[in-house]
Amino acid sequence: MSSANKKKFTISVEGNIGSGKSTVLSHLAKSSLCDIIPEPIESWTNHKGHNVLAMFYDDPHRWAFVFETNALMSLTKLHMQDAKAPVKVMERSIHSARYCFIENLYQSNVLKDVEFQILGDYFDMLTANETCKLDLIIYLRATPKTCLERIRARNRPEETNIDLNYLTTLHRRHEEWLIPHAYGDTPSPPVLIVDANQNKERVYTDTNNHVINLISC
Ligand code: TTP
Repeated sequence: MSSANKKKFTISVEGNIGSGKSTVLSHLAKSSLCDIIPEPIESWTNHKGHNVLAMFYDDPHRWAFVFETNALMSLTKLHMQDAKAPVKVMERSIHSARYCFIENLYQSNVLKDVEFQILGDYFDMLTANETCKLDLIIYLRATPKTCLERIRARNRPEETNIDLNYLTTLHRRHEEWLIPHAYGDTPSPPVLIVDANQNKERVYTDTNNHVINLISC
């Protein structure tokens, strides 16, 4: 293998709640090309005994700031993890926490202005160097209706109150962030879109092809 081929890449798989990120990551885990970094959901449902995700859904105005502070911190720890395989694949990133969730909570008046500004400062500090840099985003683009059906089927206890309205606004935030690509002031990584309404096999094939193309260019 030439030294050019030894370059390592970091990919983030992004998409609405229920778009199928975890199942795509489980599939990519079978490839020797990829080291998989799953979402730190355990640190959200059991943070030293506190289910911060459930607290957030029960009372968003009280707990959104706490939840998002912890989300930024736990996702940054994953950005800092080294990978042995040529491609490190993350489920979500500090960037979707900022540009989809935090933005959405602010626009819907759940986060107060001062909370939004503090989270913004925190994000700017965490992204001031290369630690949280991505080489590629794979966007699993699914309709809010498909996402809702999948969320209902998996039946995570914290998520029973999620409705089509919430998924539609989060979908909009993903679209604004990734299409057209407005990535704050930092240089943008390329965004590749996978139609995540398709059946699993088609989604796996499309995602695999994107990973293979990345390392062969
Ligand atoms: P997702 O990160 O969308 O993970 P998922 O397991 O739902 O993804 P998929 O179905 O595609 O495999 O969300 C996990 C939970 O965390 C979800 O209830 C939304 C919540 N969340 C926030 O509220 N704010 C955040 O900043 C992040 C990153 C997640």
